[in-house]
Amino acid sequence: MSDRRSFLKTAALGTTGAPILLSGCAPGADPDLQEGGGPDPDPVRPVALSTWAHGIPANEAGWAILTGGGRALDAVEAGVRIPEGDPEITSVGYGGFPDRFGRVTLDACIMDESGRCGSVAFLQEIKHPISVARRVMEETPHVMLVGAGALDFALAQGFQRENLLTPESEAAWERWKATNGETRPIINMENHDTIGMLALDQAGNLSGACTTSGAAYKYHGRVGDSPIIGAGLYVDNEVGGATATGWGEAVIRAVGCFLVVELMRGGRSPQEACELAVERVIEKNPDWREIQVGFIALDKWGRTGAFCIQPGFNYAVYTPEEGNRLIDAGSRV
Ligand code: SD4
Repeated sequence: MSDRRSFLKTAALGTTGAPILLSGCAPGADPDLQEGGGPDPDPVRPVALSTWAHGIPANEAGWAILTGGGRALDAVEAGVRIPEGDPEITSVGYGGFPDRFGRVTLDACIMDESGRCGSVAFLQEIKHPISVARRVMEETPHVMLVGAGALDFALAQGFQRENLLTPESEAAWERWKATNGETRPIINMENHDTIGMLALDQAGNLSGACTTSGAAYKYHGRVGDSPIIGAGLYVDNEVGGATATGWGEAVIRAVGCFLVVELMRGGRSPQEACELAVERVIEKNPDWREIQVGFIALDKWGRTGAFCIQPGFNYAVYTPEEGNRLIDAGSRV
């Protein structure tokens, strides 16, 4: 609590150089409504925010934990496990589209309110990489395990080895080989993709999780932004969190989610921060008209934002006032 208060009493410098007075504003409450201070609401108003339509069931699972007084960390892990385990979602976990050799390789990371983080990349045959990432965070001195080492660790932790390639995903891969084998990997622009989830709990703490099977038909061994702390996910409990979806290479070049959080630290709203980060991605990626990148952000006060390059990205927001809603993100194009 003392850390939180010390931040709230800080006059931050905005990107214009103007001081932005954040004093007296309680986490989970709208800072505009809390100008001048007042007692912290107790408990804080929880919020869950997730990428794409599969964010709706993810938020649902996380909400049960948040409204029961649970940790944001538990909420985001439980939330993203839903699409990870759903064989009909072909961009995450079980049923995810494979790489060009027909292997399903998974990337995931998680970050808690104290800045601890865990990550796995190029992990095969484990249905819930997010839970392995959490074990990396909690049970090892490391942040990131990859490939065979990550699999060994998961098995030692009691995770089961499973075939993640469903007949449907295998058939789609066979069709891709027959028709488009030489084209670049596919990022879905229209409907669903990586699940990234952010949550604010009743204690005023933030956490985030991000998990994916990555770009369909990618090179074997390719790792995207999703397990890279700062690229696919970043959380700073004093400021806010962000997570990304889309063409991971473009997000990595801009260190996208760290950028969103730093823009919020400088006084930008979550919406402004997502829009500016998309501009940065565009600056750093000359092929930006051919790719999709989207960000979602949640700040310490429960304010949300989202923005993307191409139309078609949506996200799910769960608040006590408005329930669980799917919203079309604004886009640059
Ligand atoms: C990636 N950003 O691997 C992730 C996943 C994604 O289609 O959004 N994939 O680049």
